Amino acid sequence: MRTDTGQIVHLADYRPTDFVLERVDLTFELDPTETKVETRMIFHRREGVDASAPLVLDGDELSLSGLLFDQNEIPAGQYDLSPERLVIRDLPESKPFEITVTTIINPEANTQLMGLYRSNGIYCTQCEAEGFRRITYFPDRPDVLAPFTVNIIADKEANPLLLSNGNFLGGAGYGPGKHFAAWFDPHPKPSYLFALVAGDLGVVEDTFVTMSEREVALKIYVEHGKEARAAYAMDALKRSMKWDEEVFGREYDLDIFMIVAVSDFNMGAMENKGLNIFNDKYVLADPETATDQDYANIEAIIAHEYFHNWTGNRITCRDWFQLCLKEGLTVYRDHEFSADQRSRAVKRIAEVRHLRSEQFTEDSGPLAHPVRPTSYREINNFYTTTVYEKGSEVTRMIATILGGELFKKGMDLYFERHDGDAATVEDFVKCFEDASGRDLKQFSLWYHQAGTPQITVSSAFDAATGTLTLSLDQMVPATPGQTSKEPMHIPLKTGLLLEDGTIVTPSAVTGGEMTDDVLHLTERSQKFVFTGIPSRPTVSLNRGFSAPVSLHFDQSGADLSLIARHESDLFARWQALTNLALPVLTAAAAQARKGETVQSDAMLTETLLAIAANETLEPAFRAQALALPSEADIARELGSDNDPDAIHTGRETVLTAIAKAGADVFAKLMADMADTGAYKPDAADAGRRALKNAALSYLALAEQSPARAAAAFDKADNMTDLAQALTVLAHRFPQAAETATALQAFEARFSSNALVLDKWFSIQATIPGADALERIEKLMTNEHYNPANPNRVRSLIGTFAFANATGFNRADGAAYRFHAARILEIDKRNPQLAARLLTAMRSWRSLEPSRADLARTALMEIERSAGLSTDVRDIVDRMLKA
Ligand code: B3K
Ligand code: ZN
Repeated sequence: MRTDTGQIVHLADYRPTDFVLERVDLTFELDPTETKVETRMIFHRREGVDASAPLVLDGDELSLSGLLFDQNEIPAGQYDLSPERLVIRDLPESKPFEITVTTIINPEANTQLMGLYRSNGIYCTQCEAEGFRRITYFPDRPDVLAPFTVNIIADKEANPLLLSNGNFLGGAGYGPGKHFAAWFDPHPKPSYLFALVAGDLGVVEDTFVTMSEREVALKIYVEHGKEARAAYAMDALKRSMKWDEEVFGREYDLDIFMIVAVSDFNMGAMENKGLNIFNDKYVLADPETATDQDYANIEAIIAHEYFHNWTGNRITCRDWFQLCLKEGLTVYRDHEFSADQRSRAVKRIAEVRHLRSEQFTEDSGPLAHPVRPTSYREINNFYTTTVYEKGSEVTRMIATILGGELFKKGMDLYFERHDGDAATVEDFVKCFEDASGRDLKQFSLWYHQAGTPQITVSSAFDAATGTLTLSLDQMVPATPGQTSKEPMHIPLKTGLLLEDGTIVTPSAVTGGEMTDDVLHLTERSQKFVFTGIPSRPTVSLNRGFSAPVSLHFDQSGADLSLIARHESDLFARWQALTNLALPVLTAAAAQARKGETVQSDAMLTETLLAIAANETLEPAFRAQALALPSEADIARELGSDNDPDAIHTGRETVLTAIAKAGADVFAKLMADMADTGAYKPDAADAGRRALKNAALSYLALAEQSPARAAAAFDKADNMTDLAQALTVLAHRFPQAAETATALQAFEARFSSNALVLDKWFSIQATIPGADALERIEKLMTNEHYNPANPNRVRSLIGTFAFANATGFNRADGAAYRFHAARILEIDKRNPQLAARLLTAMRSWRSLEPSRADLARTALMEIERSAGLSTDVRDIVDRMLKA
C-alpha cells in the first residue's frame, strides 16, 4: 500500500514530459504469484529539452529485475531506483532509443484491485488512474500516448482466454502446457486505458455493422453458466453503438469490442480501449435476479463505457485535473442516451434527485471542490459526483445556452480538432465558442467555482401595465479554499403560466438577455421586466432543471399547485410537488423534535392523490411523485442542527396521513397496475411496477399490517416485485413473523447468487432504528458475507453508512465508532474502497451538536492512526479541516 507522503499535485505545475514515447511492446508471462512483465519502450527526447534531462518513470510497489538500453544492460551507476521511481541518466540527445524494463509482480497478493490482480482464477487489470505503474515502470500519465503491442503467455488449461486491447494479431502454443496470444492497438493511448484479462470464461457473441458498413465482432465474457444473463447487456451495447452514430456521428474504430464481467471490482466499470472491464453487477441480469433499476443501470453503464471510446479514449485528458472533460461529458452522453431510450422527463427527475442527494451534499460540505480542481493529494478521491454529475450538468448548460444546432456544431468541431489529443477543459469550451461565436468566459466559472449557487427570487405583477418584474439574486457559498466568488452565468428556462396552464410569451423582456425560453442570469442581482402579459402569471423557473442551482422562491401553495397540475414540462410539475412537500416535511421534523403532534397538510395530500390517480400521466412519473423528498433531502433543506430521528418520525407521520387518506386510491392502483404480462424490462412496464410498489408501500402504512406485503412477496414473479415487497416488510415491520419468514426464504432461494444476496444485505442494512448496528454486526458473520469483495462490503457497510440515517446516526455514536474501525480494517486491504466508504460521514457538521461531537471523535480516531493510505488520509484530513 502507498502510505501518504503528504505530496500535493498542482495544476499550475503541469508541463509535458521530457521524452516522447513512440511505441510500447509488453510481454506478460502470467503466473498467479510471479508474473514477469517485460516492457519495451521506444523514446526520443522532446525537441528543445536539455540534453542532460533524465528519463523519469513512475512505479508503485515495484521491484525491478532487468533494465536494458537498446538491448544492453544499463550499468547501476546510470540510474536511480526505488519502488516508486526509476530515473535513467545519460540518454541520447536526439536519436530514438529503446528502454526495456522487466518487473516481477504478484497478482494474487494485489488486494487493492489496482494494476494486475487475480481473483476467482481470473487475471484482470484496473489502471485508471495510476494503476499501470503497479505493473511496470512507465511514464504513467494521460498525456503520454502510444500504440501498444501486448503478448500474453500463460498456462493453457487455466487460461484458455488471453485478451488485451485492440485487434487480435494471432496466437499459438508456447512450450509444454502453455500458449500465447498477441494483440495490437493501433490507436495511440495512455497507459490508464491498458487492459489485460486471462482465464476461463464463457462468452456471448454478436456483431454490429457500423455506419460505414464495417463488421465489428462483439463479445461479452462472463463466468461459465451465466451467458444467458448477458443478453440484455449485449442488446444495450448494440443500441449504444447505433445511438452514438445517429446522435453524435461517432463510429466504432476496431474490429472487435469486448466486455469482461468480473466479480471483484472497485467501481462500476472501466472503458479500456476495445476491452471494457465491468463489475458483473452491471452486466448480469434476468427477471428472476435483477430489478428494473438493475436493468436501467446496466443500460446506462454499458452506454457510458462505450461512449468513452470517443470522449475519453480517442480524445483523452491532458492531466487528471481535466477528468471532467471525459467524465462529465460522457455522463451527459449516457443521460441523453437513456432519455432517448426511456421517458425523458422521468429520467430527468431521477437524475436531479440523484444530483441533489449526492452532489449538492458534497458541494455543501468539507469535500466540496470545483468540477475542475486545481490540486489533489490522491486522484482516486476525485472520481466524485461533482466531476461526474455536475460535470454533466455543465455540458448540458452549454447545450441549453447554445441550442441544439450550435451545440452539435461545437461537438463536431471538438471531435475534428482534438481527435488523438490529450485535451483540456479550455480546448473543449473553445470549440463551442468558435462554433457559436458566443463568449463563454463567464460561463466557464462553472468549472472553477465550487459550491451550489443559491438563487433568491421574487416577482411582482402590475396588472395596470401588464408588466411582470422578476428579481433574481445569486450567491455562491464559500467552499474549502474558495472564500469569495464571482457571479456566474446561469441559464434558467422559464415559463409564464396563465390560469389554464398555457404559456404566455411576453412582448418584450428588459434587464437581461432572454433567448427562446432561457433567461440568462449573469449578474449578482438582476431584474428582468416582462411586458405584454395579459393577467398575473405563475412563474415556472428552472424548467427541466436547466441549471444545477438551489432556488429560493417563495411561491404560494396555489401557484405551486397550478404548476403541479398544468405545466407542460413534467420535471417542473414534479418540482412543484417537491416544493409543496418540503415545508410540510421540515415542519414535521421540527414538530417531532419538540415532541409535538406532527401535522400533515391537506393541500399536499390532495395534490398528490390527484396525481396518483391521473391516468393521463405515465405511471413512472406518478411513482416519482409519490416518492416524497427523502430523509436526506429534508436534512439538506434544514441545513444544520439535524436530528435524523426527528426527520424520520416527521416524514413517516406525513406519509401515513397520505396513506390513510388515499387508501382507496392506492388499492385501486395496485389492482390496475398488477398485470404487466410476461416480464419486460422496458420503461413502460418498469413504470407500472414502480407505481404498483409505491402503492403497496403506502397501503402497508395505511393498514399497519404486513399482510399485503407478505402476499405480494409470495406471489412476486420477478426480482423488482420481490425486492420491493421484502423492503416494505423489513422496513415497516422488522419484528413481524412474516418478515423473518420472507428474509429466510429469500436467503435460501438465492444462496448461490452473490449479487442477489447483496440486495438481501442492503435491505436489512437500511432497516431504520437504533438497533440497526447490532443487525449489521450479525450480518457480517453471515456465511455469504465476504469482506474481501467490494460489492459485499458496499452492500452492507456502505449501504448502512450512506443510506440508513437513523441507524447510522444513533445518538450514542456507536455506529460512528463501528464505521471508523471498519475503515481502518478495509484501508489495509483496499484503500480506494476505504476512502469511498469514509465519505459517508461528509455531512457530519450538519448534525445536531451531540452527534456532531461523536462523529468528530470517531473521525479523529481515524486521523490519529498510523500508516493510513494516501486515500484515507486525504479524505479524513479534509473532512476534519475547519
Ligand atoms: N473511468 C472509470 C473510473 C475509474 C476510476 C478510477 N479510480 C469508469 C468510468 O467513469 O467510466
Ligand atoms: Zn466514465
